[in-house]
Amino acid sequence: MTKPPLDILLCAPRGFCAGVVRAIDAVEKALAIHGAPVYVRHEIVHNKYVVESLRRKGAVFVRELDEIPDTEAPVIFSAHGVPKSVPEAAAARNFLAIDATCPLVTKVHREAQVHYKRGRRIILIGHAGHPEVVGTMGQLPEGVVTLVETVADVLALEPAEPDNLAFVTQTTLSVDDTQEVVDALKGRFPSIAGPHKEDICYATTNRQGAVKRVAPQVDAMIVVGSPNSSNSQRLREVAEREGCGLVRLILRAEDIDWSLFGNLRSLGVTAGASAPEVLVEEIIDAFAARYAVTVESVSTADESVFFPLPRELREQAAE
Ligand code: 2E7
Ligand code: F3S
Repeated sequence: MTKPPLDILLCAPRGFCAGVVRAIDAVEKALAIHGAPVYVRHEIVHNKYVVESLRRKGAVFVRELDEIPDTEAPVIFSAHGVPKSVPEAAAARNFLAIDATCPLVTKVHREAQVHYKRGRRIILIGHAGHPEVVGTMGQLPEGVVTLVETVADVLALEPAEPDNLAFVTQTTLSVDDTQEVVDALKGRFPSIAGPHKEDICYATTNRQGAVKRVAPQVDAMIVVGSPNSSNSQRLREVAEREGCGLVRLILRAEDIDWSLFGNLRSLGVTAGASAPEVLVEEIIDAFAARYAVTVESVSTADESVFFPLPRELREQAAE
C-alpha cells in the first residue's frame, strides 16, 4: 500500500540552547573527573530522557541537599539557578559545589541585586513555583521581590514606594504576554527601572519566532519537550495562538496519539531548549513509517552562542 504524503516543516532554531549544552556537559565532565556518584540538585534540565541517560552514567538526582549523605563527590546545581541559601548550605557541609546555572539566569540574579543595592524594590515577572523563579527570588531577602504573573497582578500591586521600583523577568516566558505585563508595569509606574525589553533569553525568543512562522502553515504541530519545561509549554501556546488546529507537547515518539495524527498533509515540528535532537529524529522516523514524508527546515534565526563550562570544573580539569 502506498503511504499518503506528508510535508514536515522543521523549525530552526529548535532544541538545545547553549545553557543546556553547558549544564549537561558539566555533569558529564564531573563524572569524567571525579567518577560516580555525582549529585545533582533538581533535574539538570527539564527532560526525563536527559536525566535518565545521566542517571545511567552515575548521576544521582535529589530534590534538596539534605538528601545527600556527607560526601566528597561533586554536587551540581541545575541550569535553572538556586536561591542563595543553597550554595550557603553546600558550603556549610563542605560539598564540592558546581554551579550549572545558565549564565543568562545569573545575569538576571545580578540585575536584581544591583537594583536592590540602589534601594529599589523588585517586581519579578514569572511563573509561581518554577525553580528559576524560586532561585531569582532567593537572591534577595524575603519581601524584597514581588512576583507578578499577569496584567491583573500588576493592576493589584500596592507598592509602598511606587517611584522606587525595578523589574526583572524569568528567561523562558512568552515574548508577547510579557510585553503586555511590562507595558502595564510602565503604565502604572512610569519611573520603573528594568532591562531594555525584558530578560527573556535569545533561545526562548528565537524558538518562539520559528514557531510563529511555521504554525500558520501546517495542519498540526508537535513540540518535543517535557510538561514541566516552561519554554516548551510556551512554544505549545505560541503554536495554538497562531491558529494551528492541533498542537501537542510530547516527550518522545511513543507518546504520539495516532488517532489524532492520522489524517494530515502537513506537520510542523519544534523542540524545547531541553529536548535532545535524537527525540526529534525519533518522531520524524515514526511519521516516516506511516507517511511518505518530505522534510524542510524553516529557519528564522542563526545561533552561535556558546558558554564555557562552570569555573569550578575548568579549575578541577586543570588540576
Ligand atoms: C534553565 C533555564 O530545562 P528547561 O525545560 O527549563 P524551563 O525553564 O524552560 O522549564 O529548558 C532549559 C532551561 C531553560 N531555562 C534551563 Cl533558566
Ligand atoms: Fe539559558 Fe535560555 Fe537556555 S536561559 S538555559 S539559554 S533557554
